[in-house]
Amino acid sequence: MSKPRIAVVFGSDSDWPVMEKCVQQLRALDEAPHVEVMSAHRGPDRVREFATSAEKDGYSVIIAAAGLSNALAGAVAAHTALPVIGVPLSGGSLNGMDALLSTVQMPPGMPVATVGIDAAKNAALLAVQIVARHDQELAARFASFRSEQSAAVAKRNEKLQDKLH
Ligand code: RP5
Repeated sequence: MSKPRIAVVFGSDSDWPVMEKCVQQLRALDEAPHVEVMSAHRGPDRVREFATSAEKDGYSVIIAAAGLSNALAGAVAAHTALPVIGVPLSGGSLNGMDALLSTVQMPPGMPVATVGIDAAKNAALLAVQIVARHDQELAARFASFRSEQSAAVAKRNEKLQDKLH
């Protein structure tokens, strides 16, 4: 089996119900990711170790997700030159707004490509789009996904038009 090119890390096993959708989307496009729980605040040493060796370990993109006032995506980005996609997760009294702001509002010079709150599927697709720049087969699978998605929208419209007329 080939080495994973995408790593999906998140702050707690309690994040799995959302992040499972990211892993499912990657697998649906035949991309088997590395998946790991790690926490910037509760276990910073593992985050540094992981991010520092991520490039050498063969990853091309890292998806980092966490909830509350988290620092995971930024902490990963600080230790690697690889692109980092941040997924702010909902939960807690601010329902994800805290995670959104702490993930998206990175200081100049340290970008994290932040997707929407709980947008695990979009994170997977964005990672695939990045990796697919250097993999024609993956690019073709992504193109099929897009065509199927468009066909599904057309079908929904057809159903609605049937109802209306
Ligand atoms: C964040 O704190 C995690 O990513 C999770 O979303 C949140 C709560 O974690 P647990 O207390 O459920 O482990 O760092």
